[in-house]
Order: sequence, then C-alpha cells, then structure tokens
Amino acid sequence: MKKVLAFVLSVMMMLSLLAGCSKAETPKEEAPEATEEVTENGVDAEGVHVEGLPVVDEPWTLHVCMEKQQQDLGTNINEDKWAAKTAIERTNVQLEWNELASGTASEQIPIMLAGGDLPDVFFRLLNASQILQYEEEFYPIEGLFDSYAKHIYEAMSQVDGWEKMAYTPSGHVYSGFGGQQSLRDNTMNGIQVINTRWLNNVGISEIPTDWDSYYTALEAFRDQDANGNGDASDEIPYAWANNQWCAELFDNESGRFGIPTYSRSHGEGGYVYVDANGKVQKSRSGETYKEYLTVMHEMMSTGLIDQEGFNDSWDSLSGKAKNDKIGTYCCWTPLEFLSEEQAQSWDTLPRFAYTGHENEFYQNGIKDGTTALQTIWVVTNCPMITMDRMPRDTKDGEPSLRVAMVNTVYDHALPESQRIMPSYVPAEATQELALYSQDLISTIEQFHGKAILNGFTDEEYAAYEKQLTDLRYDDYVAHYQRVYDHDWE
Ligand SMILES: [Ca+2]
Repeated sequence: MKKVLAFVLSVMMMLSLLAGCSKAETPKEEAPEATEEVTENGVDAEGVHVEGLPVVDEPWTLHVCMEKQQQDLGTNINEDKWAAKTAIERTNVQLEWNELASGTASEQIPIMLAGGDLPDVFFRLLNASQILQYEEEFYPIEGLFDSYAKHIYEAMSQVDGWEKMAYTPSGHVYSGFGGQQSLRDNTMNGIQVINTRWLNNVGISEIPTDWDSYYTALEAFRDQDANGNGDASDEIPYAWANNQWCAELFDNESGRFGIPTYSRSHGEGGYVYVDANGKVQKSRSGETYKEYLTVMHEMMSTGLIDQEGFNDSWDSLSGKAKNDKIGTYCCWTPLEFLSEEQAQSWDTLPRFAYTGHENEFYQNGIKDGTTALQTIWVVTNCPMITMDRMPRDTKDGEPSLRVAMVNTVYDHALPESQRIMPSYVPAEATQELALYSQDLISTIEQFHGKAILNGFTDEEYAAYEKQLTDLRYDDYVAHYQRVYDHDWE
C-alpha cells in the first residue's frame, strides 16, 4: 500500500509540470540527486526508499489516467514528455497511461467512477464535486504528510489558506495541488497591447496614458489608413473575442470602471467580486455596470470596438492580428499570434481608468497571486511518494516579455485578500446553486451582448435588474460570500 502511495507522490509533483500554464517556471530548488547510498534503515518494509531517489530499486508500475490535450501531437508520453521521462528515470517507477481521447473525459470519467474501475491516479480529470461524490473510492493523504508526503505538504502549505482548498468537509485531503506557483507571469490573464507602428502612422508619437489620449488614438485608427495599405476603412481599432480567456471584453474593460475581475476560469469570475472589506459584490448590476455598458455600446456603435468580437474565435482573432488589421487588443503576449519581428511593433498599454474612475480602477488579475489548481491529481488506492519526491524544477525558462508586460500594469491588479479561493463546497450548496445559476448567468450574458451591440433604455436596464433579482442574484452573491468565508458550518 505505502509503496504505491509513495510512487504517486513523487511522480505527481513532476507531472504537475505537464499541465502548468506557464512555460517559464524557474527552478525553486535543486532537484535531489539520485543516490545509491541509502542505508538499510532508509528503506521501508516494502522496499520504498523513505528519503531521496530513486523511490524503489525494483521497478514498479503506476497506472495513470489522463485526457489527451487537443493540440498534443505526441504518441508516447513516456518518450515525448520531459516530465514523465524524467520522473521514470529518477524514481524507477514505470508509468502506464490510460490516455483518454481529447474531449471524451467528461463522458468517460462518470462511467469509470460509477463502475469502480479506477486507475491508481487520476491526473487533471476530477473536479471537487466528483471527489466529494465518490469520496470513499479515494485515498486520503493527510496522514502521510509527515512521512511519504513531506514535499507535497511543504508545497501545498506555501499557498495562503491552503487548508481551505485541500480539506473536504469530512476532514480529508484527497488531491494535490497543481500549477502551484507564484509566478509574476501568471498573476493576470489578458494584458492590453497597442500597435506602435499604427500610432506612428497616424501621427501619435506617444503611447496613450489616459482615457482621452487613448480614445483619440482609437479614433485615428478608425479614420485613417493606420496599417498603410491604401485603404482607410480596413482597420479594427480594438479587437476582442468572446469566450477567449485573454481577449474577452468584460474581463479586460470593466476594471477601468472600478469593477474588478480576475479570470473567468474560476467559476465565479465575472459575476461577483470581493471588495476591500471582504464583502462579495455583484459585478453585473448597478450604476457602474450600467455606465460600462453605455460606454462599450457607444464605442461599438461608432466602430471603435469590433462587433465581430461576439463571434470571434482564437483563430479569427489571430487572423486579424496576422493580417495587420488590429490597433489594440488584450493577449498573453503578442507572440501568441505574431512573429518576433512583428511583435516589435507592439507595446504594453499602461492601465488607466475610464474618465471619472481614477480613484478606483483595476487590471484583471491578483497581486502576488499564487495559482494552485485544487484537484490536479487524485489517488485511488494508495500511491504517493512518486509524487512527493520530485521538486518543482523544470526546463529552462523563456524570455521575460510577459513579465515586462505584467510589470507595466501590475499595480492595478487586486490584492490577494480579495480572491475567492477554490474549496470543497458541500454537495447541497453546489446543487442549490445549480438550480438557478445557469438561468442567471445566461440572462446576464444575453443582456451584456444585446446592450453593447444595440444599446438600451433606462427602462430596459431597470427590467434587467428586476429579472436578476427574480433569478436569485442575491442568493448567488450569498453563496460566494460563504465560499469566500469558508462558512459551511
Ligand atoms: Ca488600411
């Protein structure tokens, strides 16, 4: 039992690297050298080396289930993936993969769970609800923190408030964190960049630093032949893409008005936020949101913001960038779409407020934010040390264009105290939320699109707010207040 547990711990620390969204993680500590000098005392009854590497002298096999990523063209994980290959070399634990075809996990996982035919490890497959629902199928690891999971414990406990994320209501820990880091790269999502060649072409010599000069630049992009192809009508001043995590409109623009956001990928992101007093507030109601919608509509109806953004995908946005049609947009870095040479024409736009909101405005993101995926791996019978023994070292880092971009707008990200941590929400509360949240959110999204595209009257806005009340927006806020407070007693 212990042996399997030992394996998983070491390997999973390694495998977390496969999934991290940053490619630039720098070594936080030296990897332990594999040692051949393990004393007899250092080997437990099942042949597991209690300290150091390898984990076992005789190879052992660990069965890991994961979903193939859509853009992963590899054919052999143990050959193709540095983390897997290195984990095997260092731990002497063999990895056997049950790789689910891309896009099939949401169908297959419930069947696996219901059928009880489980791998040793689920890697990036289970969510918090599934862990709670099938709790008895998984192996609690909190009792191993002092022995086989020391490194896991060390890593997890670096995250502020980690217990809230890690412990289920029954008092157990079933999953390790992944993507855990406090990298500056990851403290925010989209960062706005502006085309400096276009600025030159329209006779603007400095990057805008306030709303008025920014607005003037957008109008010049619209009205002149900013890309210099002889056609003054083919420029898109501000491009964006709905449901594209870096380039979404609300996430990137609402902060100028004082409504903070920090990633839609966290369930609550975009519909509520935490204020400086620790109170959860509505993002999509009230006078400030109304002002945001009014300004966005005005800019869209006058051709400053791209109407096609509602339907644009990653590919279509990429095409517009590559074809030199965009004056400004929000991105991870311009290198996502452009060559290094093309990216030279882009610079980070400083963050500034919409007029009148200079006292309180935000950049999408969390200062000093530690990113930690709550349920990166879950063990079913007992495997562990394989995950524990591998520290968070990675391949070489990459240049710091992203960090330079982050630094430009960093001061305007939210403090970490205003972040809602993921945690194990009791099933009843999740079910209750599910009763109404879908209708609530689709109503919000529909009105958002319609209001920006077509405009709206005061009466229509009042009717929208009434509708949100009927759809239990107050209960939604109360739910996330409890998540934030971890208040489930
Ligand atoms: Ca043109």
